[in-house]
Amino acid sequence: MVKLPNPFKQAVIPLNVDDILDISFRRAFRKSRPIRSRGDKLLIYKAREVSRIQVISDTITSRLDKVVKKFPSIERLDPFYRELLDVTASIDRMKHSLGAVQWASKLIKRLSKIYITRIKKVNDPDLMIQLRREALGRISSVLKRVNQEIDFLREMVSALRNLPDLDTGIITVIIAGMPNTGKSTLLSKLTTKTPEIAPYPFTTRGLIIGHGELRGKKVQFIDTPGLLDRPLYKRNKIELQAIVALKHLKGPVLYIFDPTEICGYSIREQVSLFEELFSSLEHHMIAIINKVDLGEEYREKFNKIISYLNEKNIVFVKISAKDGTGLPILKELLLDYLKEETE
Ligand SMILES: Nc1nc2c(ncn2[C@@H]2O[C@H](COP(=O)(O)OP(=O)(O)OP(=O)(O)O)[C@@H](O)[C@H]2O)c(=O)[nH]1
Ligand SMILES: [Mg+2]
Repeated sequence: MVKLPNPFKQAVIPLNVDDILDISFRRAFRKSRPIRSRGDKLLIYKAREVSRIQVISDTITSRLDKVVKKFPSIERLDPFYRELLDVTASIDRMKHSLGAVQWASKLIKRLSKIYITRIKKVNDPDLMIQLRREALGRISSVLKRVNQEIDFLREMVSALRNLPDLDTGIITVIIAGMPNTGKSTLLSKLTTKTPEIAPYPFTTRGLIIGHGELRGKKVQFIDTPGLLDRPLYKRNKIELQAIVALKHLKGPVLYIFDPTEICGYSIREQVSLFEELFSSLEHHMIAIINKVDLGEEYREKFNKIISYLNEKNIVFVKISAKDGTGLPILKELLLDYLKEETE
């Protein structure tokens, strides 16, 4: 079973209103069959005008219907993606826009039916043309009335389709920590394939997703540069919501400390971000003390972090993401976590 984790992948990006009109008018006026001399000319004129309305209405409404139908059911969305939808587009606004498109489609179908019936009843070719023009004018103006909604959908559906493919059903280990503490280095050590980078709402650098395995069980690792690497008070409401979406991912958070402060952030700053995340995320947190290969040189600083974590009774592992020291112990800790989760 190959299921695309991002439920918006199959959503359809609508064309803009001008292009929809352009395509459908072209299609309707492309092949007007020559009027043969034999047969009832009136019937042929009639058929031609009816078909023009029909083709335009069908072309427009099938496109609009596809946009609505291919958008995943908002009610049944996985909570993670539902939250991301809300951060990206606002669920209410999205529902409103999809509703408007559906409304336009219905009205266009109704108008075309009404005008086709009227054309069928008249016997004057000029009147047929006049009715057809009127029909197409009204159909166009209905479509133009949802112009804004269609533009909104165009922008949002493309953004949603680009969201990261995260399998919300498997364990996801989130790697957090201030810039340059070693998040990417650690991710590369815990994963097999080259990580994927996907845009994530309101981050400049996207989400980095790596795939790994722990004793035969699939695990995703995500690195969140620009998201979990600076104090929360510096963020706006929407960025905070993007962080909140992470709570729907099942798995622990690894918080990386760089006691050497080579990363450019003091131990105090690193501790303060850790405490903030600790109190705002609901995840199980594992503290990682990175760069132990430099432990001798920075012994005092390492001790400072160790006593802090001991005092707070926080589980920690000392590693070197660079040379691999401590990684087996870290994996054991993750396995313990997995075991607890499945028991
Ligand atoms: N000595 C030593 N250096 C390390 C270790 N882990 C990472 N580094 C170095 O620290 C620097 C930053 O590492 P990254 O893995 O890029 O850090 P990051 O947290 O992903 O940084 P951002 O993506 O900017 O947030 C790099 O020069 C790494 O080589 C380690 O265990 N020991
Ligand atoms: Mg990085």
